[in-house]
Parts: sequence; C-alpha cells; structure tokens
Amino acid sequence: MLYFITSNDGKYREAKRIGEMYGVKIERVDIHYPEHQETSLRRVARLSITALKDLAPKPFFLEDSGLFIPSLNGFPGVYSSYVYKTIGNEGILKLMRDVTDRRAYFKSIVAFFDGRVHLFEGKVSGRISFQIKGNKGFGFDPIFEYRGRTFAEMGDEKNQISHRRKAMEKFLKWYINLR
Ligand code: ITT
Repeated sequence: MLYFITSNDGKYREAKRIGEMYGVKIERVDIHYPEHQETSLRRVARLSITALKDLAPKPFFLEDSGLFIPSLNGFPGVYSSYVYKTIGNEGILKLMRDVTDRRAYFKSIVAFFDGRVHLFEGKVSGRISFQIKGNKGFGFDPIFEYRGRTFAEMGDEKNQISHRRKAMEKFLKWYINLR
C-alpha cells in the first residue's frame, strides 16, 4: 500500500488504476503544502517531497506534472496548475489561434522518499487541438490530441500511454522489486 499526496481527483483516479495493474493499492491523502515555483518539474517535485517528508504518512509519493507547448516556449509548463485554473483550455486555444506548430507534450515526475529522494519521469507527445473535444479525463485532456483523438475522448485508454502511466510504471516496478 502506498499513499499518494495530491489535491487533484483526476491524478488520483488514474494513479489508483495504474497501481491496480501492478497489484499495489494506492490511497489518497490531501495534505496542503506550499508548492514551490521552480524552473523545472524535477526541481518542484524534489522540493515538494522534501517539504512533506516529516508530515506525510509512509510510504508515500507525489506526482508533479505539466503541459509543455514548444511554440509557446514551453508554456504553461511548471505553471500548468495555475494556468488551468485561470485561463483554462479556452485560454490556451486562444493563445494558439494563429499558431501552426501545434506540438505539445505532457510530462510527469513521480517522487518517492525513503531517506533519499527518488524521481521517475514519463512523457507523452501529441498536439493541441483546434477545439475542445471529449468529456472524460480532467485538466487539459480536452485539448490534448494523441493520434487523432483527445485524451478526453479516450477514457481508460489514456492510462495505457500517458505520461503518468510511464512515470508510475517506472516507479512501481522499482518499488515492487524493493519489497
Ligand atoms: P497536486 O499538486 O495537489 O497533486 P495539482 O493539480 O496542483 O495537484 P500539478 O501541480 O502537478 O497538480 O499540476 C499539473 C496540472 O497540469 C494539473 O492541474 C492539470 O491541469 C494539468 N495536468 C497534469 N496532468 C494532466 C493530465 O493527465 N491530463 C490533463 N491535464 C493534466
């Protein structure tokens, strides 16, 4: 059993399903902690796990993720959570209105602490759609297209190929081997 420290329902739902695939039960704990604004997700994850190491029930992990759009110089990147809550999917589509290079990727960093910090990374590449499509998933899923469909149109299939799946898979394989 592992505790996942998160305030995000969507992240928890997906991580829990991925845990089931590897026979690891994942429970959610919502502890508020200051999120550091840093220049890379790895740095955010490292600082967050260090801030939580004496507060969280053990064993625990957290996950920091973000959407990166190269034609916007990587925006929203480490600011994804804030940007989603402020301008949202419609705001991103507006920023991208006249942009032809629509490449984008999601990145996920899973952080685990056992006296040392361990980081596991996953990435998935796709494109920003021209419209909001689909009603499954969460966050930027309705504007992130992977092979012709948005993540919000995919439902459970997203969990086979997502950034979160890749990072969680690396983490869980490593964790299972430890036990
Ligand atoms: P916690 O830090 O409490 O876990 P959070 O929502 O603040 O929750 P992050 O700081 O990692 O999470 O922010 C990442 C944001 O990026 C998140 O709020 C989503 O809007 C977006 N995001 C991350 N993964 C996503 C995914 O699989 N699909 C859609 N949007 C995603």
